This record gives sequence, structure tokens and C-alpha cells, in this order.
Amino acid sequence: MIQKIEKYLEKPIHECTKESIYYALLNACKETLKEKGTHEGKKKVYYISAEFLIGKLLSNNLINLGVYDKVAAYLTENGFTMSEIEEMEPEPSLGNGGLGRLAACFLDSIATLGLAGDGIGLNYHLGLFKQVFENKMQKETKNTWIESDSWLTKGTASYLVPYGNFTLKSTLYDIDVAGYNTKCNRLHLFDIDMTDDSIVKEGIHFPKKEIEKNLTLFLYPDDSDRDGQLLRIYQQYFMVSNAAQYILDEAVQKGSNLHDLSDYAVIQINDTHPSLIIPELIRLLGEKGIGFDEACTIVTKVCAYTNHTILAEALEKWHISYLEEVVPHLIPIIRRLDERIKASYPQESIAIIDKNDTVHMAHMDIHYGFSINGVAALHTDILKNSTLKDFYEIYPDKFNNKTNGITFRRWLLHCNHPLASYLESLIGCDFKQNPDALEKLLNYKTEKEVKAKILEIKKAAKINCRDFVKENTGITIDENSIYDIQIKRLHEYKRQQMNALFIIHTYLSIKAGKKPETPVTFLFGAKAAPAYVIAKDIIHLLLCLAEIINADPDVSPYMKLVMIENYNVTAAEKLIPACDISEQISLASKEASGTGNMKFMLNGAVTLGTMDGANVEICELVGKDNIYIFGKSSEEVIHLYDCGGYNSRHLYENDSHIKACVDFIISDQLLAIGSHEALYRLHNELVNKDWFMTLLDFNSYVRAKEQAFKDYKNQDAWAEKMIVNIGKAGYFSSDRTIGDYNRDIWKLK
Ligand code: 26Q
Repeated sequence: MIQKIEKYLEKPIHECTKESIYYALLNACKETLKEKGTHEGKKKVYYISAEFLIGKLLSNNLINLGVYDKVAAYLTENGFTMSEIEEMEPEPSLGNGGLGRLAACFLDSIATLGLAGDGIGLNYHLGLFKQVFENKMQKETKNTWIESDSWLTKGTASYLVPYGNFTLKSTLYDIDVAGYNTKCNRLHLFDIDMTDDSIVKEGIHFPKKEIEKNLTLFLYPDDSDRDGQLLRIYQQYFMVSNAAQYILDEAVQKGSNLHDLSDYAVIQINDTHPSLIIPELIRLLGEKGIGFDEACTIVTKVCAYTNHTILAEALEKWHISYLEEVVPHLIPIIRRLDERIKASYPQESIAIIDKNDTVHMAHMDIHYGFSINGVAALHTDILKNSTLKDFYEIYPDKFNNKTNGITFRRWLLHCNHPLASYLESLIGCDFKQNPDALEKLLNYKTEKEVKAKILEIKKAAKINCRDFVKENTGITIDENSIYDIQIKRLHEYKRQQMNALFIIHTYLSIKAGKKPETPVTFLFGAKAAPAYVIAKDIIHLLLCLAEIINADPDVSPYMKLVMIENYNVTAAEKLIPACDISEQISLASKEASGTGNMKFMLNGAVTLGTMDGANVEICELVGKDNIYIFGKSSEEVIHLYDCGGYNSRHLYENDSHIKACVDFIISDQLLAIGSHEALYRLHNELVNKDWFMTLLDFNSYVRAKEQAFKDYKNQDAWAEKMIVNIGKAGYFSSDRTIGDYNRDIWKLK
């Protein structure tokens, strides 16, 4: 490897810039990845996803290629560090949140388990926007990440994708995905040559109708108007038509006659964004002479659908007239698919096309896929018993649960070297490939020395994080304070606003003379969707609170508030190892799984959470003494929605403490530095609507959080909780998840 690196360096290394060293490492890695070759097999899984939130790849590839330590030592010998070289790498901007990061963890695990499996998506040039804060508000700017030299390699495949009024030709870019100590798979990203970044003018605004130029610019372009929605359909169809053509070509090359496609391919549809692959495959099979009924049977043996959300607004549906405009050739197919279902099942609730002529993508997936899975036990139960009950009654055998997981290569070996090597010295290196081996750590949970070392590693991570926070925000935080962290997309159901109310509560208590015994730093990272007004208001509130709290000498020795700008995978890697308390506070029943919760646990944070998503499984594994659970249960919440029994104004008016915290949002102090419009809107939302029941759980949240802060003081007992959390995290390895997908759904090898 070192020889390869030197080949790509133009001069002796000590004369090189960090940038040129990064490019030499990149090219040396790419060459090694090519030499490794790819996993082959008669049958392959194709993971189709609108997002692949892969993060920076250099360290990850070096780790998976087994050369990280050698390369790091080589850099050190020559006066450089790995982390300064890593800083030269732009983070690919191909995802948004949990669903995209899950896809990236899955690619790592599929390759590591030696399965033949590729990712298929789009090569967004600007991806998700870059977040900057201006006047304590989120502003979106473009996020250019593709450089002339990058992890992308131009592939050979190219397809014609027909639309109503024109046809586009695709170009393929591939990224090699190295398994840990094994061969590679590929991430295929389709693009068009005519994409034109220069049409993006102010912020992230661009002409929405110039499809030939804008198709692969952005992930989730604003769809608040008709043209935005049409663009999303253009994108989705581009992704799936290329995917379908690629999959059929590959199967045929391997000897398939297409009647036997299911012996060669299984397609995992990641949420509904790729659902048009179903009619597209039927169309393409028809072109090859396969009749409609047989094509339906083939597709139903090949496609499997994963649901990632219970929120109604995220279940995609398109008015048929929109589809007619973009992909008229699919309309007769979609209508026939719908008619077949209506002939057997007349219920409106499960129709593909409803009486308003709206096409329900998830319904198509469920009828014409052979598997549907939720992403945590509770989530799958809610799908079966509530959201998708009518489907479960018809197809009980299609439903299955696959609790999410995370790759330990990135979320332990890469982001927390000191912890990984300490674990290795204690329990051996088995856990890297057999995550259940982490349980061996439990034998040490009462040993003084081990507890001291675990605390020491945490402290070092907190110092690193302190430096990162200083660089990112200019704010100085205290590594001896409790690090309480909430990092995830901004959404009302995730309830960052409840955390903000707790911060107000703490601020008011300090002002009233009640000083916390241990100082605490509240850290947030979150992007809000550009058109999601209340989410942006919550960011504004947090930034206003930060300004007040951090500048107040009576308060800031006891608490600080930090909102990281442009939260992304790279920031997560710095924050997660440093966390003491992991905030997983969604309204029960609303977070399908969560995966941040797993990353924090693996790095020795203790969860403060509701009984939602995978928190339920974390709680079962670590036991009540090693987690802080609060809030109403999913059953209670679902019941409240069903009977319309929640009234936030009632709680606001009858609980003076709640009222004081909520009213602080529109206090003179906040109005003096913030936007009246935004703060009043948020206040009004909490008092008069509060769809995600923040006020309902608030008192229970305050009690649990204050208990956690109190317990933190006993560092010895806290270290034991940390050890139990790490030791029990093996279940959440994405290697386990992928093993389960393969055993129950894909059946490869
Ligand atoms: C839908 C319609 C129109 C525009 C956008 C969308 C859209 C975009 C993104 C809908 C959903 C998403 C992303 C969902 C997501 O990230 N879900 C998360 O998936 C994780 C992996 O399974 C879970 O852990 C999280 O609980 C879930 O929120």
C-alpha cells in the first residue's frame, strides 16, 4: 500500500501538501479496491435507495482493507496525521438522515458478510443542502462535493430513460464498497451528462422545469409546488428505470431467461421512493415478450419493500395526472395492477389508485412485493396492528421485522479508536466480526480499573469534541460537564422542542438560584427541510437560547447550549464518542427505529428516551437500571390520537411550570434578539396544536433527565451503566441485521 501511495505522490512526501497526500491515498485505495475484485454469485441483492449517506470514505476504506494502522504510522513518520489528511476529503452529500445512513451501513455489512449485493441510486451533484446559520436562522446553500478526483469511477453502462416528451441518456458512476477483510461490492449512481450546476442561483434556487439540467442536482428538491413534485417523479423514474435495465442486463448476462429472474435478483425497495420499479420492470419484461400476468408473478417474486415511517405525510402518493405527465407509458400498467387488486379486494383502504385518482406507492409495494418489513419490533407491530392492518389481514406471511443496525467498522473502529483498541486488549478482537462477543465485556463491569479506563477514554473523547465544537461554533465548552446530545433531522415528532423547553426550565431554575450540581452542555445538530417552517422555528429558538445562555455569566458556568452548524456524518463521528446522555425522545409510536440511539450506546452513552422504535429493544437488553425511560407508551399515544383526547392548551393553562417554560419562548428577552414571527408561531403551535404531544410528556421528561444528571455524579456507578450499554450493543450490529435479511428475505448463497 505504501508503495502505491508513493507512486501517486508527485514528490517526496515531506514536500507534499496535505491535499496532494489525500489524493495519493485516494488513488492508492481505489487501485487496491479494484484488485480485491467483487463478490459474485448467481443471485444478487439490489438495494435501491434515494439516499446513501456514506460519509467520508478514506479511513473507512483503509480500515476495511486492513491497512489503516500501517498508513497512519507512515503518515506520522513523515510529520502528518491521518486526521489532518482526512479533513481534505469532502463528505459526499448523498443522503439526509436515518434511511440513507442505514443504506450505507447495509452496503458495508453486505460486503463484509461476503454477499453479492449492490446499491443503486442517483449521483446528486449538490445533494442535500449545506446548512449555515445567519441571524440565528437556518439558510440553505449549495453543497458541492464532487471534485475532479473522487471515489467515483465512471462505469460503462448507459441506458435510455423514456419520459412523456423526451428521452434521457444515463451515465453510470460507481463507488467500490469494501467489506471488512474481504472483497468489494458496488454502489451504482446514475447521472446525466447535461447536469448543470450553474443554473443554481441564489441559495439553492433553480429553474424547476429544466429537467435535462436539474435532474441530478439535489436530493429531495423542494416539492411544495407542482413543478417540484413533477421533478421528484422525474428523479424517481430515472433512478428505477436505470436500475431495472441494469438488473435485467446483469441477470441475462448470467444466463437468466427472465422467466427465472428471481433466481438471479432480489430487489430491496428502500421506502417508497423507488416504488415505480414495479411497473417499470413489468413494462421492460413486456418488451422482452413476457405477458402481463407472468410479469406480475415474476416481479412479485423479486421485489421486497422496507417501510421506514409511520407518519402519514411520508407515505408517498402521487396524483395520477402527475404520473401521466412524466411517465405516461406506466399509466396503463399501474391501472391494470390496481384493477387486479380491486377485482379481489374491493376495500378502498388498500387500493393502489384511490377514489381521488391518487396512486399510493406503498400499496403497490405491498401487493406486488413478496416481503414487507418494518425496522424495529415495535414499528413492525404498529404496522401490522394499526397502519397497515388491512394489508396484514390479507398477507400475514409477507410481514416481517428487521430491527435496524449500524456498522461497527465506522461507528466504533473508525470513530473511536481508543475505545476499540481498549476493548481489543480486554476481550480480544472477535467482536469486530462477531459483535455478540462484546458481551464478554460484562464480566468486567464491576472491576475498578476497567471502569476507570472507560471513563478516561470518554474524557479524552470529550476533549476532542470540545475542540471540534470550538472550531465549528466558536463556543468553548467544558469537558467536565455532562454532554447531553440530540443529533438527528429536525422534526416535530423527534421533539427537539421538548429538549428546548427543558433547557428553558434549567435556565429559569438557575436564575431562581437553584444551581445544578454538575454543569451540563446541551449539544444539538439538525437540518430542517427547507420548506418545513416550524422545524426552522425550532432551530431559531435553539440559536436564540444559545445566545442568551452562553453569554450570561450567572448561567454559563452551569450550562451551555451548542447548535452545531451543518450536522453531517463527519460531525456525528466527533460527537458520538463524547456523549454521556443520548437524547432519544420522540413521541412513542412515531420513530420507526432510530439508529443514532444504537451508535451512542455502542460508544458508552446512556439513553434518555421514550418507549419508541429501537429504544424498546435497547431497554430490554440493558435493563431498566441502565437506561432512563419516560413518557407515555405507544398504546396510550395511539389511543389518544384515535379518540382525539389530547389538548395541549389544557396542560398549558393548568400547569404553571409548563406555562412558564412555554411562555419564555415569547418573553421580552427572547423577542429582543429573535424573530417575533417565528417565536410567536412556535408558541402558538405548542399551545394550540402540539400534534406530537410535547407538553404531555414534559414533566415526566424533566424528572427522568434530572435523575440522570443526579446519577451521573456517582461516576463509578455511571461507568457500570456505560459498560453494560457497550456490552449489550452487539445485537445492533448491521451484520446481524443483514444476516437476518439474507436468512428471511434475500436467501443468497
Ligand atoms: C417523502 C415524500 C416527499 C418528500 C420526501 C419524503 C421523504 C424523504 C425522506 C420521506 C422519508 C424520508 C426519510 C425517512 C427516514 O430517514 N426514516 C428513518 O429511517 C431510519 C432507518 O430505518 C429509522 O431509523 C428512523 O426511525 C426513520 O425516521
